[in-house]
Amino acid sequence: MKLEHIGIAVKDLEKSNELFAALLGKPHYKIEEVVSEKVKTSFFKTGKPKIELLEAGSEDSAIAKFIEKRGEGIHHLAFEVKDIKKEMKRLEKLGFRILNKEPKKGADNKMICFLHPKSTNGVLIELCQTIKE
Ligand code: CMX
Repeated sequence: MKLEHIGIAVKDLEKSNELFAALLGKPHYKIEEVVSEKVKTSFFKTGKPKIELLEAGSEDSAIAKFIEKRGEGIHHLAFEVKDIKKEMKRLEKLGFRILNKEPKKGADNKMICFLHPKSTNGVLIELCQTIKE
């Protein structure tokens, strides 16, 4: 597994885009809304891995809940895998809590799934596999 991106939960994507552009010395390269996940995201290239900013798309979104409970900050680590279904089966057998039965469509052309932070030392883990065109 390779670290693909670090997700950061933010309250205001527009303001955070400006802040991270100033920090990194370059603007985000894409903004994408993932309606099914109730999030609006933006991505920054930082070599490898990338930075993903995530703003809640609605009040009941996982990002809104996270910020309410814990404030803005690092939300998840995403690892790129070659075969997401195989990895999900492997990790489930090892006792990790996989949050979705099937991979789902995430931002930035990926199929994704999440592991519950309670089974991974308090860190939300995303597995992602690039969708081949
Ligand atoms: N990192 C670490 N801990 C987290 C967390 C996170 N990102 N999100 C929630 N938690 C913790 C909470 O603090 C809480 O801990 P305590 O019980 O000790 O207080 C516990 O997990 C349960 O949290 P909750 O607020 O009750 O939330 P839920 O159980 O309803 O949901 C989770 C938690 C992780 C299952 C849910 O947020 C989820 O499914 N996340 C994955 C989906 C997601 O984040 N989508 C957005 C990204 C989309 C993309 O990248 O494309």
